[in-house]
Amino acid sequence: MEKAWWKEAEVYQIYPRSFCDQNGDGIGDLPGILTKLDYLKDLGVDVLWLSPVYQSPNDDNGYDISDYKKIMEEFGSLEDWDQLLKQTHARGMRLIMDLVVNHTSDEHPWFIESQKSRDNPYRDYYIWRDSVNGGPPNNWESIFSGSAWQYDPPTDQYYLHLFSKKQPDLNWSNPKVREEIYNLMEFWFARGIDGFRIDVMNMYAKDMSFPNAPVKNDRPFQKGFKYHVNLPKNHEYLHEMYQRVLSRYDCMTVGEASFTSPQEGIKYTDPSRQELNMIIQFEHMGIDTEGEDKYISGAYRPLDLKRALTRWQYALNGKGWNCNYLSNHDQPRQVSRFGDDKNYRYESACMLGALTHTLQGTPFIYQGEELGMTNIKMERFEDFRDVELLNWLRVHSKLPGFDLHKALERANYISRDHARTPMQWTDSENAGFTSGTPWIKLNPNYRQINAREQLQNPHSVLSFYKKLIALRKNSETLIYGEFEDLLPDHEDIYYYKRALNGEEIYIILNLTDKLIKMDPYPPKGKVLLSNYCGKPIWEEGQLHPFEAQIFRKE
Ligand code: ISL
Ligand code: CA
Repeated sequence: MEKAWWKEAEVYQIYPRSFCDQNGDGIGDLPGILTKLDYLKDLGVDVLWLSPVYQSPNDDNGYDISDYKKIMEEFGSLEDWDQLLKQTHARGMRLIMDLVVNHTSDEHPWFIESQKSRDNPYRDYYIWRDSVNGGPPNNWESIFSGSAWQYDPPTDQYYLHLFSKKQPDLNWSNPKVREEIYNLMEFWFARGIDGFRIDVMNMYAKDMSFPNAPVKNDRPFQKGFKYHVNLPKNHEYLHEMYQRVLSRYDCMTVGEASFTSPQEGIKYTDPSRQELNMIIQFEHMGIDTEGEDKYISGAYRPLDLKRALTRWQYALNGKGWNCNYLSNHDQPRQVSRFGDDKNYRYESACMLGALTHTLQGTPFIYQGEELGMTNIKMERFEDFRDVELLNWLRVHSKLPGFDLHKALERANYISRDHARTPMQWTDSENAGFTSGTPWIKLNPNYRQINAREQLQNPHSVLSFYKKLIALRKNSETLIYGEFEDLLPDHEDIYYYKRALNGEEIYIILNLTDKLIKMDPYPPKGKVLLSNYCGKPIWEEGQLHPFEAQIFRKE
Protein backbone atom coordinates (compact mmCIF):
# COMPACT_ATOMS: atom_id res chain seq x y z
CA MET A 1 0.00 0.00 0.00
CA GLU A 2 1.17 3.48 -0.93
CA LYS A 3 2.38 5.44 2.09
CA ALA A 4 1.33 9.05 2.71
CA TRP A 5 1.63 11.54 5.56
CA TRP A 6 -2.11 12.06 5.64
CA LYS A 7 -2.64 8.34 6.16
CA GLU A 8 -0.39 8.40 9.20
CA ALA A 9 -1.75 11.66 10.59
CA GLU A 10 -3.82 12.31 13.67
CA VAL A 11 -6.48 14.85 12.75
CA TYR A 12 -8.17 17.10 15.30
CA GLN A 13 -11.27 19.09 14.42
CA ILE A 14 -11.73 22.52 15.94
CA TYR A 15 -15.11 24.21 15.95
CA PRO A 16 -13.73 27.69 16.54
CA ARG A 17 -16.91 29.21 17.94
CA SER A 18 -16.81 26.80 20.87
CA PHE A 19 -13.12 26.17 21.40
CA CYS A 20 -11.55 29.06 23.30
CA ASP A 21 -12.54 32.70 23.66
CA GLN A 22 -9.70 35.12 24.14
CA ASN A 23 -11.45 38.51 24.19
CA GLY A 24 -14.38 37.71 26.46
CA ASP A 25 -17.27 38.19 24.03
CA GLY A 26 -18.46 34.62 24.65
CA ILE A 27 -17.42 33.43 21.19
CA GLY A 28 -14.33 31.35 20.55
CA ASP A 29 -11.72 32.98 18.32
CA LEU A 30 -8.37 32.51 16.56
CA PRO A 31 -6.25 34.08 19.32
CA GLY A 32 -7.98 31.59 21.63
CA ILE A 33 -6.93 28.66 19.45
CA LEU A 34 -3.38 29.98 19.45
CA THR A 35 -3.18 29.59 23.22
CA LYS A 36 -4.08 25.91 22.90
CA LEU A 37 -1.59 24.78 20.27
CA ASP A 38 0.75 23.37 22.89
CA TYR A 39 -2.10 21.36 24.36
CA LEU A 40 -2.83 19.90 20.91
CA LYS A 41 0.81 19.17 20.17
CA ASP A 42 1.15 17.47 23.54
CA LEU A 43 -1.88 15.32 22.76
CA GLY A 44 -0.14 14.05 19.62
CA VAL A 45 -2.13 15.89 16.96
CA ASP A 46 -0.61 16.29 13.47
CA VAL A 47 -3.32 18.10 11.53
CA LEU A 48 -5.79 20.72 12.67
CA TRP A 49 -9.04 21.00 10.74
CA LEU A 50 -10.69 24.34 11.34
CA SER A 51 -14.42 24.46 10.78
CA PRO A 52 -15.17 27.62 8.73
CA VAL A 53 -13.55 30.83 9.94
CA TYR A 54 -14.52 33.02 6.97
CA GLN A 55 -16.76 36.08 6.99
CA SER A 56 -20.30 34.87 7.59
CA PRO A 57 -23.66 36.09 8.88
CA ASN A 58 -23.71 32.86 10.90
CA ASP A 59 -27.07 31.50 9.95
CA ASP A 60 -25.32 28.10 10.08
CA ASN A 61 -22.27 29.09 12.15
CA GLY A 62 -19.90 29.84 9.29
CA TYR A 63 -21.19 27.23 6.83
CA ASP A 64 -22.84 30.21 5.12
CA ILE A 65 -19.98 32.29 3.78
CA SER A 66 -20.27 35.89 2.59
CA ASP A 67 -16.56 36.44 1.89
CA TYR A 68 -14.14 33.56 1.29
CA LYS A 69 -11.08 35.73 1.60
CA LYS A 70 -11.87 37.41 4.90
CA ILE A 71 -11.86 36.10 8.45
CA MET A 72 -15.11 36.32 10.40
CA GLU A 73 -14.81 39.49 12.48
CA GLU A 74 -15.78 37.69 15.66
CA PHE A 75 -12.92 35.25 15.16
CA GLY A 76 -10.19 37.83 14.49
CA SER A 77 -8.27 39.07 11.47
CA LEU A 78 -6.27 37.63 8.62
CA GLU A 79 -3.16 38.57 10.60
CA ASP A 80 -4.42 36.45 13.50
CA TRP A 81 -4.95 33.62 11.07
CA ASP A 82 -1.44 34.00 9.60
CA GLN A 83 -0.06 33.88 13.10
CA LEU A 84 -2.06 30.76 13.89
CA LEU A 85 -0.76 29.02 10.77
CA LYS A 86 2.80 30.06 11.49
CA GLN A 87 2.64 28.79 15.06
CA THR A 88 0.94 25.57 13.96
CA HIS A 89 3.72 24.92 11.47
CA ALA A 90 6.37 25.91 14.00
CA ARG A 91 5.16 23.01 16.14
CA GLY A 92 5.36 20.57 13.26
CA MET A 93 1.61 20.41 12.80
CA ARG A 94 -0.41 21.11 9.67
CA LEU A 95 -3.61 23.05 9.12
CA ILE A 96 -6.54 22.35 6.84
CA MET A 97 -9.45 24.67 6.16
CA ASP A 98 -13.11 23.93 5.54
CA LEU A 99 -14.08 24.49 1.91
CA VAL A 100 -17.80 25.28 1.75
CA VAL A 101 -18.66 25.77 -1.91
CA ASN A 102 -21.86 23.86 -2.52
CA HIS A 103 -23.50 27.10 -1.48
CA THR A 104 -22.65 30.59 -0.28
CA SER A 105 -24.46 32.89 2.10
CA ASP A 106 -27.32 34.87 0.59
CA GLU A 107 -25.28 37.86 1.77
CA HIS A 108 -22.37 36.99 -0.50
CA PRO A 109 -21.87 39.77 -3.13
CA TRP A 110 -22.35 37.18 -5.91
CA PHE A 111 -25.81 36.36 -4.61
CA ILE A 112 -26.73 39.98 -3.95
CA GLU A 113 -25.90 40.70 -7.61
CA SER A 114 -27.61 37.54 -8.78
CA GLN A 115 -30.84 38.60 -7.10
CA LYS A 116 -30.98 41.96 -8.84
CA SER A 117 -32.27 41.02 -12.26
CA ARG A 118 -32.71 38.05 -14.56
CA ASP A 119 -29.97 39.35 -16.84
CA ASN A 120 -27.44 40.26 -14.16
CA PRO A 121 -24.00 38.81 -15.01
CA TYR A 122 -24.10 36.88 -11.73
CA ARG A 123 -27.60 35.48 -12.26
CA ASP A 124 -26.23 32.20 -13.47
CA TYR A 125 -23.94 31.77 -10.46
CA TYR A 126 -26.96 30.34 -8.68
CA ILE A 127 -29.91 28.21 -9.69
CA TRP A 128 -33.04 30.16 -10.55
CA ARG A 129 -36.25 28.68 -11.92
CA ASP A 130 -39.83 29.74 -12.62
CA SER A 131 -42.74 28.70 -10.49
CA VAL A 132 -44.64 25.59 -11.55
CA ASN A 133 -48.41 25.68 -11.06
CA GLY A 134 -48.14 28.61 -8.67
CA GLY A 135 -45.70 26.76 -6.38
CA PRO A 136 -41.99 25.97 -6.27
CA PRO A 137 -40.28 24.53 -9.41
CA ASN A 138 -40.39 21.00 -8.01
CA ASN A 139 -41.16 19.05 -4.84
CA TRP A 140 -37.63 18.73 -3.44
CA GLU A 141 -37.24 19.00 0.29
CA SER A 142 -34.41 20.99 1.82
CA ILE A 143 -32.05 18.95 4.02
CA PHE A 144 -32.92 21.59 6.61
CA SER A 145 -36.72 21.01 6.21
CA GLY A 146 -39.37 22.65 4.06
CA SER A 147 -39.08 23.34 0.33
CA ALA A 148 -35.61 23.47 -1.22
CA TRP A 149 -36.76 26.51 -3.19
CA GLN A 150 -37.20 30.07 -2.00
CA TYR A 151 -39.37 32.54 -3.87
CA ASP A 152 -37.71 35.90 -4.52
CA PRO A 153 -40.26 38.61 -5.44
CA PRO A 154 -38.05 41.17 -7.27
CA THR A 155 -37.48 38.83 -10.23
CA ASP A 156 -40.47 36.55 -9.65
CA GLN A 157 -38.39 33.35 -9.59
CA TYR A 158 -37.24 30.76 -7.07
CA TYR A 159 -33.66 29.92 -6.10
CA LEU A 160 -32.47 26.50 -4.97
CA HIS A 161 -31.15 25.94 -1.44
CA LEU A 162 -30.47 22.36 -0.35
CA PHE A 163 -29.74 23.70 3.14
CA SER A 164 -31.16 26.84 4.79
CA LYS A 165 -32.71 29.58 2.68
CA LYS A 166 -29.72 31.71 3.63
CA GLN A 167 -27.50 29.15 1.85
CA PRO A 168 -28.32 29.40 -1.88
CA ASP A 169 -26.70 26.62 -3.95
CA LEU A 170 -24.01 27.64 -6.40
CA ASN A 171 -24.47 26.63 -10.01
CA TRP A 172 -21.54 24.28 -10.64
CA SER A 173 -22.55 23.78 -14.25
CA ASN A 174 -21.39 27.36 -14.85
CA PRO A 175 -17.63 27.31 -15.63
CA LYS A 176 -17.25 30.84 -14.24
CA VAL A 177 -18.41 29.62 -10.83
CA ARG A 178 -15.84 26.85 -10.89
CA GLU A 179 -13.12 29.35 -11.82
CA GLU A 180 -14.06 31.51 -8.85
CA ILE A 181 -13.81 28.49 -6.57
CA TYR A 182 -10.42 27.39 -7.85
CA ASN A 183 -9.28 30.96 -7.42
CA LEU A 184 -10.29 31.13 -3.77
CA MET A 185 -8.66 27.76 -3.13
CA GLU A 186 -5.45 29.16 -4.61
CA PHE A 187 -5.73 32.13 -2.29
CA TRP A 188 -5.55 29.86 0.75
CA PHE A 189 -2.86 27.59 -0.67
CA ALA A 190 -0.79 30.70 -1.36
CA ARG A 191 -1.16 31.63 2.30
CA GLY A 192 0.23 28.24 3.24
CA ILE A 193 -2.55 25.81 4.14
CA ASP A 194 -2.06 22.06 3.96
CA GLY A 195 -5.38 21.03 2.52
CA PHE A 196 -9.14 21.16 2.76
CA ARG A 197 -12.02 19.39 4.38
CA ILE A 198 -14.62 19.77 1.66
CA ASP A 199 -18.21 20.38 2.70
CA VAL A 200 -21.10 18.57 0.99
CA MET A 201 -18.82 17.78 -1.93
CA ASN A 202 -21.11 15.10 -3.32
CA MET A 203 -24.01 17.45 -4.13
CA TYR A 204 -22.35 19.96 -6.45
CA ALA A 205 -23.90 18.42 -9.56
CA LYS A 206 -27.67 18.54 -9.89
CA ASP A 207 -29.94 17.12 -12.52
CA MET A 208 -30.51 20.45 -14.23
CA SER A 209 -33.94 19.42 -15.50
CA PHE A 210 -35.04 19.33 -11.85
CA PRO A 211 -37.48 16.41 -11.98
CA ASN A 212 -39.88 15.87 -9.11
CA ALA A 213 -38.63 13.44 -6.48
CA PRO A 214 -40.53 10.18 -5.97
CA VAL A 215 -43.38 10.67 -3.50
CA LYS A 216 -42.87 8.46 -0.43
CA ASN A 217 -45.26 9.98 2.10
CA ASP A 218 -48.09 12.46 2.33
CA ARG A 219 -45.81 15.37 3.13
CA PRO A 220 -45.61 18.29 0.68
CA PHE A 221 -41.85 17.93 0.00
CA GLN A 222 -39.77 14.88 -0.77
CA LYS A 223 -36.11 13.91 -0.73
CA GLY A 224 -34.56 14.59 -4.11
CA PHE A 225 -31.28 12.75 -3.43
CA LYS A 226 -31.56 10.74 -6.61
CA TYR A 227 -31.19 13.97 -8.55
CA HIS A 228 -28.53 15.80 -6.56
CA VAL A 229 -26.32 13.31 -4.73
CA ASN A 230 -23.30 11.54 -6.28
CA LEU A 231 -24.21 12.27 -9.91
CA PRO A 232 -21.57 11.30 -12.51
CA LYS A 233 -21.00 14.99 -13.22
CA ASN A 234 -19.99 15.45 -9.60
CA HIS A 235 -16.99 13.22 -10.15
CA GLU A 236 -16.06 15.24 -13.22
CA TYR A 237 -16.11 18.44 -11.19
CA LEU A 238 -13.90 16.97 -8.48
CA HIS A 239 -11.50 15.59 -11.03
CA GLU A 240 -11.28 19.01 -12.62
CA MET A 241 -10.66 20.57 -9.18
CA TYR A 242 -7.89 18.05 -8.67
CA GLN A 243 -6.26 18.79 -11.99
CA ARG A 244 -6.59 22.52 -11.75
CA VAL A 245 -5.63 23.02 -8.11
CA LEU A 246 -5.13 20.09 -5.75
CA SER A 247 -2.60 18.17 -7.83
CA ARG A 248 -0.19 21.09 -7.55
CA TYR A 249 0.16 20.85 -3.77
CA ASP A 250 1.32 18.28 -1.27
CA CYS A 251 -2.02 18.56 0.45
CA MET A 252 -4.65 16.50 2.19
CA THR A 253 -8.28 16.42 1.07
CA VAL A 254 -11.21 14.94 2.87
CA GLY A 255 -14.64 15.27 1.35
CA GLU A 256 -17.88 15.12 3.26
CA ALA A 257 -20.22 12.62 1.64
CA SER A 258 -23.55 11.88 3.24
CA PHE A 259 -25.95 9.38 1.62
CA THR A 260 -23.06 7.49 0.05
CA SER A 261 -22.43 3.76 -0.25
CA PRO A 262 -18.95 2.21 -0.07
CA GLN A 263 -19.11 1.49 -3.82
CA GLU A 264 -19.62 5.19 -4.43
CA GLY A 265 -17.03 6.04 -1.78
CA ILE A 266 -14.36 4.17 -3.70
CA LYS A 267 -14.91 6.38 -6.71
CA TYR A 268 -14.11 9.50 -4.70
CA THR A 269 -11.01 8.07 -3.04
CA ASP A 270 -9.44 5.70 -5.57
CA PRO A 271 -6.12 7.45 -6.26
CA SER A 272 -6.18 6.49 -9.94
CA ARG A 273 -9.35 8.53 -10.44
CA GLN A 274 -7.65 11.66 -9.07
CA GLU A 275 -10.44 13.13 -7.00
CA LEU A 276 -9.91 13.17 -3.20
CA ASN A 277 -7.80 11.42 -0.56
CA MET A 278 -10.63 10.30 1.67
CA ILE A 279 -14.24 10.90 2.52
CA ILE A 280 -16.30 11.38 5.63
CA GLN A 281 -18.92 8.71 5.12
CA PHE A 282 -22.19 8.65 7.06
CA GLU A 283 -23.37 5.08 7.13
CA HIS A 284 -22.56 4.51 10.80
CA MET A 285 -24.11 7.87 11.68
CA GLY A 286 -27.48 6.70 10.43
CA ILE A 287 -27.77 3.42 12.34
CA ASP A 288 -29.75 4.92 15.22
CA THR A 289 -32.30 6.63 13.02
CA GLU A 290 -35.52 4.84 12.15
CA GLY A 291 -36.83 5.92 8.77
CA GLU A 292 -35.31 8.97 7.14
CA ASP A 293 -35.74 11.64 9.78
CA LYS A 294 -33.17 11.57 12.57
CA TYR A 295 -35.26 13.87 14.77
CA ILE A 296 -38.10 11.36 15.12
CA SER A 297 -36.92 8.04 16.53
CA GLY A 298 -34.41 5.25 16.46
CA ALA A 299 -32.24 3.10 18.70
CA TYR A 300 -28.60 2.13 18.72
CA ARG A 301 -27.53 -1.51 18.39
CA PRO A 302 -23.81 -2.28 18.52
CA LEU A 303 -24.07 -4.86 15.75
CA ASP A 304 -25.24 -2.17 13.32
CA LEU A 305 -22.22 -0.05 14.16
CA LYS A 306 -19.86 -2.98 13.61
CA ARG A 307 -21.47 -3.94 10.32
CA ALA A 308 -21.32 -0.43 8.90
CA LEU A 309 -17.67 0.05 9.86
CA THR A 310 -16.61 -3.40 8.71
CA ARG A 311 -18.30 -2.88 5.35
CA TRP A 312 -16.25 0.29 4.76
CA GLN A 313 -13.06 -1.36 5.96
CA TYR A 314 -13.36 -4.15 3.42
CA ALA A 315 -14.67 -2.01 0.59
CA LEU A 316 -11.91 0.60 0.64
CA ASN A 317 -9.02 -1.70 1.50
CA GLY A 318 -6.34 -1.29 -1.14
CA LYS A 319 -8.60 0.94 -3.25
CA GLY A 320 -9.25 4.06 -1.22
CA TRP A 321 -8.73 5.29 2.32
CA ASN A 322 -11.11 5.61 5.27
CA CYS A 323 -11.59 8.48 7.63
CA ASN A 324 -12.44 7.06 11.06
CA TYR A 325 -14.65 9.16 13.28
CA LEU A 326 -17.53 8.79 15.67
CA SER A 327 -18.33 12.45 16.17
CA ASN A 328 -17.98 15.90 14.70
CA HIS A 329 -19.78 19.24 14.88
CA ASP A 330 -22.91 17.73 13.28
CA GLN A 331 -23.23 14.79 15.63
CA PRO A 332 -23.98 14.28 19.30
CA ARG A 333 -21.17 13.27 21.68
CA GLN A 334 -19.96 9.74 21.00
CA VAL A 335 -19.74 8.69 24.63
CA SER A 336 -23.41 9.60 25.12
CA ARG A 337 -24.47 7.96 21.88
CA PHE A 338 -22.46 4.73 21.68
CA GLY A 339 -21.15 4.48 25.23
CA ASP A 340 -22.53 5.10 28.70
CA ASP A 341 -21.93 8.63 29.94
CA LYS A 342 -23.33 7.87 33.40
CA ASN A 343 -21.94 4.61 34.73
CA TYR A 344 -19.01 3.92 32.43
CA ARG A 345 -17.97 7.24 31.02
CA TYR A 346 -14.23 6.63 31.32
CA GLU A 347 -14.39 3.04 30.09
CA SER A 348 -16.67 3.66 27.16
CA ALA A 349 -14.98 6.89 26.04
CA CYS A 350 -11.65 5.05 25.95
CA MET A 351 -13.10 2.03 24.20
CA LEU A 352 -14.62 4.21 21.45
CA GLY A 353 -11.30 6.00 21.04
CA ALA A 354 -9.60 2.62 20.71
CA LEU A 355 -12.04 1.80 17.93
CA THR A 356 -11.34 4.87 15.78
CA HIS A 357 -7.59 4.48 16.30
CA THR A 358 -7.27 0.83 15.37
CA LEU A 359 -9.33 0.60 12.19
CA GLN A 360 -7.59 1.12 8.87
CA GLY A 361 -7.83 4.81 7.97
CA THR A 362 -7.04 8.23 9.38
CA PRO A 363 -8.51 8.94 12.81
CA PHE A 364 -10.38 12.21 13.35
CA ILE A 365 -10.87 13.53 16.87
CA TYR A 366 -13.54 16.12 17.52
CA GLN A 367 -12.74 18.72 20.17
CA GLY A 368 -13.64 17.52 23.66
CA GLU A 369 -13.87 13.88 22.58
CA GLU A 370 -10.43 13.36 24.13
CA LEU A 371 -11.94 14.40 27.47
CA GLY A 372 -15.01 12.20 27.11
CA MET A 373 -17.26 15.26 26.93
CA THR A 374 -20.94 14.34 26.98
CA ASN A 375 -24.27 15.49 25.58
CA ILE A 376 -25.93 18.33 27.43
CA LYS A 377 -29.49 18.14 28.72
CA MET A 378 -31.53 21.05 27.41
CA GLU A 379 -34.74 21.76 29.33
CA ARG A 380 -36.39 23.74 26.55
CA PHE A 381 -36.10 24.16 22.79
CA GLU A 382 -35.20 27.82 23.38
CA ASP A 383 -31.78 26.66 24.59
CA PHE A 384 -30.89 25.11 21.24
CA ARG A 385 -29.10 27.27 18.65
CA ASP A 386 -28.81 25.02 15.61
CA VAL A 387 -30.60 26.18 12.45
CA GLU A 388 -31.13 22.59 11.28
CA LEU A 389 -33.03 21.65 14.44
CA LEU A 390 -34.92 24.93 14.73
CA ASN A 391 -36.07 24.75 11.10
CA TRP A 392 -37.16 21.17 11.65
CA LEU A 393 -39.15 22.24 14.70
CA ARG A 394 -40.81 25.11 12.85
CA VAL A 395 -42.02 22.77 10.10
CA HIS A 396 -42.86 19.74 12.24
CA SER A 397 -44.57 21.47 15.12
CA LYS A 398 -47.36 22.40 12.70
CA LEU A 399 -48.01 18.81 11.63
CA PRO A 400 -50.87 16.80 13.15
CA GLY A 401 -49.82 14.52 16.00
CA PHE A 402 -46.66 16.48 16.84
CA ASP A 403 -45.46 15.66 20.36
CA LEU A 404 -43.26 18.40 21.81
CA HIS A 405 -42.08 16.30 24.74
CA LYS A 406 -40.97 13.45 22.50
CA ALA A 407 -39.26 15.85 20.12
CA LEU A 408 -37.32 17.43 22.97
CA GLU A 409 -36.26 14.03 24.23
CA ARG A 410 -34.99 13.07 20.78
CA ALA A 411 -33.19 16.42 20.39
CA ASN A 412 -31.50 15.73 23.71
CA TYR A 413 -30.20 12.55 22.10
CA ILE A 414 -29.29 13.60 18.56
CA SER A 415 -28.97 17.39 18.24
CA ARG A 416 -25.89 18.89 16.60
CA ASP A 417 -25.70 21.35 19.49
CA HIS A 418 -24.34 18.66 21.83
CA ALA A 419 -21.05 18.97 19.98
CA ARG A 420 -21.17 22.73 20.09
CA THR A 421 -21.27 23.43 23.81
CA PRO A 422 -18.04 25.14 24.90
CA MET A 423 -14.86 23.16 25.29
CA GLN A 424 -14.27 22.33 28.96
CA TRP A 425 -10.80 23.53 29.84
CA THR A 426 -10.97 23.97 33.62
CA ASP A 427 -13.30 23.63 36.58
CA SER A 428 -13.42 27.38 37.14
CA GLU A 429 -16.06 29.77 35.89
CA ASN A 430 -17.36 29.06 32.36
CA ALA A 431 -14.98 26.12 32.19
CA GLY A 432 -12.14 28.46 31.26
CA PHE A 433 -13.76 28.88 27.83
CA THR A 434 -14.61 32.56 28.25
CA SER A 435 -14.60 35.37 30.78
CA GLY A 436 -17.92 36.54 29.30
CA THR A 437 -21.22 34.82 28.62
CA PRO A 438 -20.89 31.79 26.31
CA TRP A 439 -22.92 32.02 23.08
CA ILE A 440 -24.49 28.62 23.83
CA LYS A 441 -25.13 26.85 27.12
CA LEU A 442 -22.18 25.29 28.83
CA ASN A 443 -22.47 21.71 30.03
CA PRO A 444 -22.64 21.99 33.84
CA ASN A 445 -20.51 18.86 34.19
CA TYR A 446 -17.34 20.89 33.44
CA ARG A 447 -16.67 20.84 37.19
CA GLN A 448 -15.89 17.11 36.84
CA ILE A 449 -14.97 16.84 33.15
CA ASN A 450 -12.26 19.27 32.09
CA ALA A 451 -8.80 19.30 30.55
CA ARG A 452 -7.00 20.69 33.59
CA GLU A 453 -8.05 17.79 35.78
CA GLN A 454 -7.39 15.20 33.09
CA LEU A 455 -3.92 16.48 32.29
CA GLN A 456 -2.86 15.65 35.83
CA ASN A 457 -4.71 12.36 36.08
CA PRO A 458 -2.99 9.30 34.60
CA HIS A 459 -6.32 7.45 34.54
CA SER A 460 -8.20 10.09 32.56
CA VAL A 461 -9.69 9.74 29.09
CA LEU A 462 -7.14 12.31 27.95
CA SER A 463 -4.22 10.25 29.23
CA PHE A 464 -5.64 7.20 27.48
CA TYR A 465 -5.98 9.12 24.21
CA LYS A 466 -2.35 10.20 24.42
CA LYS A 467 -1.24 6.59 24.72
CA LEU A 468 -3.57 5.53 21.95
CA ILE A 469 -2.30 8.20 19.58
CA ALA A 470 1.31 7.35 20.32
CA LEU A 471 0.59 3.65 19.86
CA ARG A 472 -0.88 4.15 16.40
CA LYS A 473 1.80 6.61 15.36
CA ASN A 474 4.49 4.04 16.09
CA SER A 475 2.79 1.09 14.48
CA GLU A 476 2.89 0.54 10.74
CA THR A 477 0.55 -2.38 11.32
CA LEU A 478 -2.10 -0.19 12.93
CA ILE A 479 -1.76 2.36 10.16
CA TYR A 480 -1.37 0.23 7.03
CA GLY A 481 -2.22 -3.31 8.09
CA GLU A 482 -4.99 -5.42 6.59
CA PHE A 483 -8.22 -5.51 8.58
CA GLU A 484 -10.14 -8.68 9.36
CA ASP A 485 -13.37 -8.88 11.34
CA LEU A 486 -13.05 -12.05 13.45
CA LEU A 487 -16.55 -12.19 14.92
CA PRO A 488 -18.75 -10.45 12.36
CA ASP A 489 -22.05 -11.64 13.80
CA HIS A 490 -21.41 -11.15 17.49
CA GLU A 491 -23.98 -8.79 18.96
CA ASP A 492 -21.78 -7.16 21.56
CA ILE A 493 -18.10 -7.68 20.88
CA TYR A 494 -16.10 -6.12 18.08
CA TYR A 495 -13.11 -8.37 17.59
CA TYR A 496 -10.73 -7.76 14.69
CA LYS A 497 -7.19 -8.19 13.55
CA ARG A 498 -4.73 -5.92 11.81
CA ALA A 499 -1.84 -7.58 10.03
CA LEU A 500 1.25 -6.44 8.21
CA ASN A 501 4.53 -8.18 7.30
CA GLY A 502 3.86 -11.04 9.67
CA GLU A 503 2.92 -8.87 12.64
CA GLU A 504 -0.61 -9.38 13.98
CA ILE A 505 -2.39 -6.94 16.27
CA TYR A 506 -5.71 -7.99 17.79
CA ILE A 507 -8.35 -5.60 19.03
CA ILE A 508 -11.16 -6.70 21.31
CA LEU A 509 -13.85 -4.21 22.21
CA ASN A 510 -16.84 -4.81 24.43
CA LEU A 511 -19.42 -2.44 22.99
CA THR A 512 -21.82 -2.93 25.89
CA ASP A 513 -22.14 -2.44 29.65
CA LYS A 514 -22.41 -6.19 30.20
CA LEU A 515 -19.82 -8.64 31.46
CA ILE A 516 -19.23 -10.93 28.48
CA LYS A 517 -17.58 -14.30 28.16
CA MET A 518 -15.10 -14.42 25.31
CA ASP A 519 -15.59 -17.35 23.00
CA PRO A 520 -13.40 -18.40 21.26
CA TYR A 521 -10.37 -17.45 23.32
CA PRO A 522 -8.07 -15.12 21.43
CA PRO A 523 -4.39 -15.99 20.94
CA LYS A 524 -1.90 -15.10 23.64
CA GLY A 525 0.24 -12.04 23.21
CA LYS A 526 1.51 -8.82 24.67
CA VAL A 527 -1.07 -6.29 25.75
CA LEU A 528 -0.24 -2.95 24.15
CA LEU A 529 -3.09 -0.97 25.68
CA SER A 530 -6.22 -1.52 27.71
CA ASN A 531 -8.71 0.63 29.58
CA TYR A 532 -8.74 -1.84 32.49
CA CYS A 533 -5.72 -2.79 34.49
CA GLY A 534 -6.77 -6.39 35.11
CA LYS A 535 -5.63 -9.57 33.41
CA PRO A 536 -5.34 -10.05 29.66
CA ILE A 537 -8.31 -11.62 28.00
CA TRP A 538 -6.78 -15.06 27.48
CA GLU A 539 -6.33 -15.36 31.25
CA GLU A 540 -9.50 -13.61 32.37
CA GLY A 541 -11.77 -15.24 29.77
CA GLN A 542 -14.35 -12.47 30.00
CA LEU A 543 -14.65 -8.81 29.15
CA HIS A 544 -15.68 -6.10 31.59
CA PRO A 545 -18.19 -3.42 30.58
CA PHE A 546 -16.80 -1.46 27.62
CA GLU A 547 -13.43 -3.11 28.00
CA ALA A 548 -10.91 -2.55 25.22
CA GLN A 549 -7.77 -4.61 24.74
CA ILE A 550 -5.21 -4.13 22.03
CA PHE A 551 -2.52 -6.80 21.90
CA ARG A 552 0.21 -8.16 19.68
CA LYS A 553 0.26 -11.90 19.04
CA GLU A 554 3.49 -13.48 20.19
O1 ISL B 1 -25.80 17.26 9.80
C1 ISL B 1 -26.25 16.40 9.11
C2 ISL B 1 -26.97 15.38 9.73
O2 ISL B 1 -27.66 16.05 10.70
C3 ISL B 1 -26.10 16.36 7.67
O3 ISL B 1 -27.29 16.24 6.99
C4 ISL B 1 -25.39 17.60 7.26
O4 ISL B 1 -26.27 18.65 7.25
C5 ISL B 1 -24.81 17.42 5.91
O5 ISL B 1 -23.99 16.32 5.97
C6 ISL B 1 -23.98 18.60 5.51
O6 ISL B 1 -23.15 19.05 6.51
C7 ISL B 1 -22.30 20.10 6.22
O7 ISL B 1 -22.92 21.13 5.48
C8 ISL B 1 -23.97 21.82 6.14
C9 ISL B 1 -23.57 22.29 7.53
O8 ISL B 1 -24.70 22.69 8.23
C10 ISL B 1 -22.86 21.22 8.31
O9 ISL B 1 -22.42 21.73 9.53
C11 ISL B 1 -21.74 20.71 7.47
O10 ISL B 1 -20.96 19.76 8.14
C12 ISL B 1 -24.31 22.97 5.27
O11 ISL B 1 -23.14 23.66 4.94
CA1 CA C 1 -14.08 35.96 21.25
